[in-house]
Amino acid sequence: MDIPLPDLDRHLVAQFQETTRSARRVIVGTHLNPDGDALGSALAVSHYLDALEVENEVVVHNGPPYNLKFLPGSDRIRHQSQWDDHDLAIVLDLDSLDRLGKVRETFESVPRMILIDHHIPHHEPGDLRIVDPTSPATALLLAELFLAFEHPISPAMATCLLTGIVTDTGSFRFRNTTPDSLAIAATLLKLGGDISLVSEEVYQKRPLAATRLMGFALENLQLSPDGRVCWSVLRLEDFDRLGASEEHTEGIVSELMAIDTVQIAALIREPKQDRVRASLRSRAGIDVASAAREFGGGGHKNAAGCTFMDESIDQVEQKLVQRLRQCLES
Ligand SMILES: [Mn+2]
Repeated sequence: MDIPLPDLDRHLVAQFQETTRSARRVIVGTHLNPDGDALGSALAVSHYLDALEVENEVVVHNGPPYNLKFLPGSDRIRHQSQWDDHDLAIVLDLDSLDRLGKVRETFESVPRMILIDHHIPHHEPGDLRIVDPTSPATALLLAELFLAFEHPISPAMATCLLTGIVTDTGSFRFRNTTPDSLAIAATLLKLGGDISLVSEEVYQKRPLAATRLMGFALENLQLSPDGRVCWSVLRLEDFDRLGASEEHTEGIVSELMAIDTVQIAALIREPKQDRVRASLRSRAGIDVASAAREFGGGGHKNAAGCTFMDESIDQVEQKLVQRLRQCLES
């Protein structure tokens, strides 16, 4: 089969191969509130370890959200480890161990750690780091890694990896879509990845509460006087009234961003008492990751997020919108 040649560092590839092959018991993890890239990557690694007959478990703070339950192997995701003698941890799609949430300590107690990620390096955890912030998805890096040492990619793995690539490139619509992402996706399709299943489950199906929440958020959106910053606020009582939860906010911020005058969009929400989260988006040339980092969050230049503890949603709204307007000036 004609496959694109990945240009990963050969030394790293060999080390990854060696470290995983000689592992006895592995814990695989990713960030809290996991998205398609996070879970697709974690499950692909779990399928890979299965093929090597290496004992492994996938341990994640929470999830999977409703639209990722279709992922092959999603039923194996645990919120707590069943073992305490792992010899290897593999963490995916995260730039700081804080992002592991409540399972962080379990991962930190493991003697060796491999990190595979595409975020802008932050705390740089891990003994073996395969990090490329120019890659559109962790799943793409992972697919390139498997292809580089010709590990057979099963249809289940291919579907997991495709999910990561499809979701992090917004179905190949975002600016981060590279020739490689399309070429590797094509390879994954040839290997049995089911892209129509991914599209249908991720984008074309949602609970009624999610649609109602989106309706409310769009109806109540706010715009800066110049029309360039758009935001919407979802309060605890809105979630309660509509029977919705955090996972139902998926896709709302992109709709805010789609308004033609808008350069920066934010969805500010309070899914739980004393916790306010914000998702930020921006058009090319405008960096919102720096603003997110200032508030203890992170992400990519045009898609980032942050969480505020013990601050009122009104305070957060005020200071965040003010900071976002500054992003337009830089
Ligand atoms: Mn990602």
